[in-house]
Amino acid sequence: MLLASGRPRASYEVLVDAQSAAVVRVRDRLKHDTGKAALFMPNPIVTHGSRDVLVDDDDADSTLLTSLRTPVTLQRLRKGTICLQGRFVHATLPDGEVCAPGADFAGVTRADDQFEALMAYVHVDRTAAYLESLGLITRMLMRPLPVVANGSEKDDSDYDPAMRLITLGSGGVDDGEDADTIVHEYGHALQDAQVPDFGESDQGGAIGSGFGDYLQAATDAQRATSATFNPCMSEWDGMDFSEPAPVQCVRRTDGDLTAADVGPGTECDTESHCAGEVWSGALWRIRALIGGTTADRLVVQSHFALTSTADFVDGSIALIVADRALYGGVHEQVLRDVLNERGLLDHKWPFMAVTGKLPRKRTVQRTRSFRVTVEVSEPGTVRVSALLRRGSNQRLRVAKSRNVTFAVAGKRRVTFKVTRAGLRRLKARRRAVLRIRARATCASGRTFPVVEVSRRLR
Ligand SMILES: [Ca+2]
Ligand SMILES: [Ca+2]
Ligand SMILES: [Ca+2]
Ligand SMILES: [Ca+2]
Ligand SMILES: [Zn+2]
Repeated sequence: MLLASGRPRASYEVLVDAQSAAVVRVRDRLKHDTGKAALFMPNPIVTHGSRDVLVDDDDADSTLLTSLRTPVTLQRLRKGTICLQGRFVHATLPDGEVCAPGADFAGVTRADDQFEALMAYVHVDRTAAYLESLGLITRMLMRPLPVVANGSEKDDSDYDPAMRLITLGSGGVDDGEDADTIVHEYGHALQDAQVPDFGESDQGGAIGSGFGDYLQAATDAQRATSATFNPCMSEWDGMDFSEPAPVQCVRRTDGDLTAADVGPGTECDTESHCAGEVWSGALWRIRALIGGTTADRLVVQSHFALTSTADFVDGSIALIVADRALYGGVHEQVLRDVLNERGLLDHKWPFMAVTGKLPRKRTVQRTRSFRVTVEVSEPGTVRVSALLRRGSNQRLRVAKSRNVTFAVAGKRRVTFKVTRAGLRRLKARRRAVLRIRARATCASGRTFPVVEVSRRLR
């Protein structure tokens, strides 16, 4: 099946399983330009196989570091460009575009600031292309993500949800010399595109960071298997040259921390990256048990069911719900075992989920109705409303709210008919988020956390 798309500009070839209607593969057949570079894949320590004799030397070139680059093709560059502007990412330096005749950057080495911009381009692009091959990315990032390499002198990088921009620091080893650091930040960007304002709770912050750590490890694992380096994040960017230890990791994904080990009063206290090791540890274990691409798709898909205030229990439930939606629940026992073991899911916890595809921002003006699925683990009544959120406090209804009664636990479809006023509001969709929100009163008297599914429309 061939699908043309205006935004992002692409011509998709979608291979669909005729029996299950599952998407097997998505490829973009639109012609893009390519370029050349030689980069760290993912960083010089992994390619070298150890940290022996490697030094930062204040960003100087060395014969060894230059030889640890791998030739790569810059894919999906915008047609006709000689700069780092592509379908998924737009990489720059603080003083502007990074360009070369014929987009041939093969001679650029690590001492040149352009190197980090090239790294940002290639590693974001490859991760995005991988997620696209799983049928996921087209629902998330509709425009190239801006990344500023060496954008600060801090030994730290960040994703700014207000600007939707990644900034890579140049302190210590340049952060942009390590794909693990770049892909971790890309994880924040993806999740922010899936769940607007994600991470309002401490545990939500930990899920966000844990996902970024998982994504960088999974990206490395798709390239090569290494029990030493894949679960070890940013061994090059995080290298402490005063320590003799063989390889140091900024964080690991193969630990067995539980929810009780993190949070206020523990060693991590409220630091989300530290607490994130609980989440990444669980995801990494799940990946080992159910398989790489199966888990990667499951994990990313699960975010669509989260709300901005989600905590560990919500995140765990979202994984189970995504498994039911994608794989008919075949991994549910594995998921429950791992999540229970780490204190992330109380198996007696009542749960409610809302899943469904909300209209895209391009089609929202023509939308007359849309559907979601509500699922609860106990009988009760669920009130479902469709709201448009603008700014921080404006909530406008776009369809009549519905009460759905569950006599037994299970799933129900809810169809919303957009009202006249709702359509007007959707048309004026600037800076708005469409949210379907469900609130339940269950027969046993216990309360469910409010759940939502949302899409940013601006
Ligand atoms: Ca450098
Ligand atoms: Ca530096
Ligand atoms: Ca650094
Ligand atoms: Ca690593
Ligand atoms: Zn982070």
